[in-house]
Amino acid sequence: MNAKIKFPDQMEFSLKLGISAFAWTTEFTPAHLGLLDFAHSLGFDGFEIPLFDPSKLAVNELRRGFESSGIECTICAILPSGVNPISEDATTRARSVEHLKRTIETAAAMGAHRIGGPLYAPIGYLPPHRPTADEWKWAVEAFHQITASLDAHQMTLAIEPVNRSESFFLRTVADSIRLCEAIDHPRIGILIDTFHANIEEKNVVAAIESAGPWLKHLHLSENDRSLIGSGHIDFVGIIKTLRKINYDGYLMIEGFGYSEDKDNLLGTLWADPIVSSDAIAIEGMRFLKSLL
Ligand code: LER
Ligand code: MN
Repeated sequence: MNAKIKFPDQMEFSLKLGISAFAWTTEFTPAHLGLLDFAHSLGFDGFEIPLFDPSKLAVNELRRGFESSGIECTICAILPSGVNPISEDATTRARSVEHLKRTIETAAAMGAHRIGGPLYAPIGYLPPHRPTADEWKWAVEAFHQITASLDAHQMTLAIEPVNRSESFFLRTVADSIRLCEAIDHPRIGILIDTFHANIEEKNVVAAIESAGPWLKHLHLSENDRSLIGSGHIDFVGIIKTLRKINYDGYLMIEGFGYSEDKDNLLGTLWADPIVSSDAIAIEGMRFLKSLL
């Protein structure tokens, strides 16, 4: 729907609206391709799919599905176990850089131009120390080593800080800005997820404003990961702030709906049983339209 929003005193600014596959599944396969037409018919411009192990994605079939639906593919990349750019082990770090390059190539083969996710370490990697100077240096080195690949594939990479139960390494927007400044590459910026920011930031709206031009992608997620607009995240304030910083990327709904589908592990575990997967998209779009 590519929402064009006119503010009385300002020029138009445009945002793209997207929905993440996480509402339905953590493992997007050709069996889920029907969701693309469903999302498109609701007015979404983009559909985000999870990417863990590039060799397990049915790239050709999925790409054809995206092409025929007309909806844009974006990628949420999460590092599988055994991959860790900030590992103490140099062999693991080297393998992790190769993994990141394969992730970029696979995203490009899907026709995507945006990858977001906590690509500095696997979710749940929680060693009993604060981030060290070595880990910081290894993260910067890993991202430096993939910039040529990002350029070659015209890919934007948005690094996602996540809350303390998922990572010890990058939790806040302020630290993410520091990391992006150290990497210093125009294709690398920040993905802010309002669910994580609500846990780690003193003020979510101020944190978004502080990201300014580093902000490359946004996960709109309610404080309990369910229907956006049903909890206490200040989405009105967020939209106003996005306008202020001239953000022109995606408003990507990342919610987890309940289903009995065995591939929807997180939805089954976390979601409120009365919130269906489809409702995350249908009610999410209704809420976005009311906001915009
Ligand atoms: C995980 O908590 C998350 O927010 C996803 O975007 C994947 O990192
Ligand atoms: Mn997220």
